[in-house]
Amino acid sequence: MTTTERTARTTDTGSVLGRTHQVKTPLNANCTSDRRSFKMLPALKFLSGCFASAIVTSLSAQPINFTDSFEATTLDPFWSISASGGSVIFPSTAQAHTGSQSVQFTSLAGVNKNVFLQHGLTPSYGQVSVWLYDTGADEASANYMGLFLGSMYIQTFDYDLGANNGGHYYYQIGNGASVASPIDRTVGWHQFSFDSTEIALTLSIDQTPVYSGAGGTPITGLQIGEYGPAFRPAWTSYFDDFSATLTPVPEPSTLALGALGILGLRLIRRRKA
Ligand SMILES: [Ca+2]
Repeated sequence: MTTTERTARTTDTGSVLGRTHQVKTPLNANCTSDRRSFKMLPALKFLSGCFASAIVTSLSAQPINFTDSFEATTLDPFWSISASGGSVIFPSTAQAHTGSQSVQFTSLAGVNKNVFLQHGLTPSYGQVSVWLYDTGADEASANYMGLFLGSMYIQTFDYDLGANNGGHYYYQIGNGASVASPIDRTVGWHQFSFDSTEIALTLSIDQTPVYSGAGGTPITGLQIGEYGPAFRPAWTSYFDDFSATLTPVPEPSTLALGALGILGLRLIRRRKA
């Protein structure tokens, strides 16, 4: 990927994927009626109750369990469209992995192209997968197509000039290098999958693991689509059967508050004993 191409992509999408929807924890919920607590160790007991409530609320704040077979008449509101130099067409019946519909991405010639569906989220662990109909295999000039999770991705290059030259599917984790997977590109449906936890990370293509390593790389955004620089041609790709099962990573500040709450409860019990 050239610098120009990276810029074309990050200009339009970096800010979106960098965005997080922070839900303020209702620290005051259930914390206003316990007047008795002020008789003994007032502040400590009051706060410990609030913090215990806060950590439970935060840990279960925004789990995502979402699938989309793109069979509806309108696009699911889970998605937002981010498109310049092209458009998202839905529904599309030109290709389908299951059912009779998919979502289609079509870019224009002569302009930078960034055509995506996306969903912002707080850093999370879990599983994400999607099927791509790779229209660019064995083509000398096309567009990038892929599944982008903010902190990592699996994608095609915008050309396929054979093995070790855009002919395989590529992935990147964190700020690491773009790595060629052993999976050869072919025209047709291919599944890109991520399984990211605190302790392990696995990337798979067509159910074949292409990377297994240490965890600790939260998913920070959900994005599918195609992009490319102005000199690449107008292009069309299709995605189907998206799935995401995610749990937000507890924020360090929340963990600290929770620890304070537990400490407070222990102090209260010790004093009561
Ligand atoms: Ca479908």
